[in-house]
Amino acid sequence: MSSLRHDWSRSEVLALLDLPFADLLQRAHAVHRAHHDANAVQVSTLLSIKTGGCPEDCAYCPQAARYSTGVEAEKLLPLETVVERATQAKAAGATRFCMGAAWRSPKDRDVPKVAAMIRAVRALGMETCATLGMLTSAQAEALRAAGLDYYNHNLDTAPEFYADVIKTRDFQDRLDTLGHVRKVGLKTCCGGIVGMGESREQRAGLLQTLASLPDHPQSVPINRLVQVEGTPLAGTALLDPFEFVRTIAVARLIMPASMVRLSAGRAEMSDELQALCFFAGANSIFYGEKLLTTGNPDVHADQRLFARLGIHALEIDANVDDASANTVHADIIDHPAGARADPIPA
Ligand code: SAM
Ligand code: DTB
Ligand code: SF4
Repeated sequence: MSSLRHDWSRSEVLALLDLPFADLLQRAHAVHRAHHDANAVQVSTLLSIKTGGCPEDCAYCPQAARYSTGVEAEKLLPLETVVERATQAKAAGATRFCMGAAWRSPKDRDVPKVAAMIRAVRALGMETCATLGMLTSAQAEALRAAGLDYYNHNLDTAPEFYADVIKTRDFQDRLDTLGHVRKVGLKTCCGGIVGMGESREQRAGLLQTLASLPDHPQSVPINRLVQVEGTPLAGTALLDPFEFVRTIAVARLIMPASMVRLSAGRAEMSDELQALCFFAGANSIFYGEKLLTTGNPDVHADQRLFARLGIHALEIDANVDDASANTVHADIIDHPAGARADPIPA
């Protein structure tokens, strides 16, 4: 859509992050309302289909084999287990099911197995997302042909901070995979992690890079570092919660049509902080007791929070094709504010 900008400069993005808090929130919320139903939140459930033992050295990650975090390496889950977990997630109210694997990149022999999972989850009537590491074009195409809707591949941090956090691949590798994924027509879920000791300017760098991609990612997960004992980033100074809200607000301002996900880190956030994030423009969450290996708020807590805030869950709508449509077509089930507690979208 022509009104979406892809030419934000670093200094413009930094100037937004620097705004007085009330001015920033007011602007972000106005943009949020112009593009989305401000009381609707999309819910995705995550499942780790292949846990631990990863050869990469991402300094934040409990699944890297080289760090002693207590996460044991497991084999790829059987198809039946994945279907069972997706069925439960759907019954609890999730509309998207995201399958994550602790791989640098999938082996070709893994792809048909993951494709079978994607077909089965799709057959349940859920949107599908996968995050499997770096992909070739052929692998991306095989996943798309199986019915994959989204591929998650995060840029994670600013280009100039990347090597401080990850040394086993580089920033360009991430951009290359995102290119392969876009080329075959998959929607992208791409964001990053804040609270890793980066500067505000580096947060601006991450956001600016995301908004400069050829298409704004349809989903933009903003993760707050979950500090896991044994990883190099455990013990990092905690990010000011208002700085986290600012990051969400600027993501909303510069990628107005995208779904901005309040992602990892919610288990350590107060309800009030999450409410501020929703006001600032977050309109998607991970829902279910676990992320991949770490905790997430329990579903009843999220149901209560939604009810207290008058938030309803966004239903899948076949007409919602991508964020570039720049319009909300989604069928929002209308519930009186505060009336619902169970299950989330019902
Ligand atoms: N191995 C694949 C990859 O790295 O792309 C997919 C799985 S990986 C766990 C997916 C994403 O989880 C990472 O890109 C990172 O953004 C996020 N993540 C991992 N550990 C995290 C942590 N401790 N806190 C916040 N986000 C984390
Ligand atoms: C994303 O941006 N965050 C999710 C999902 N995409 C795959 C993963 C968060 C992982 C948090 C650490 C863990 O549970 O292992
Ligand atoms: Fe492996 Fe992904 Fe964790 Fe990095 S973030 S160590 S690639 S599972």
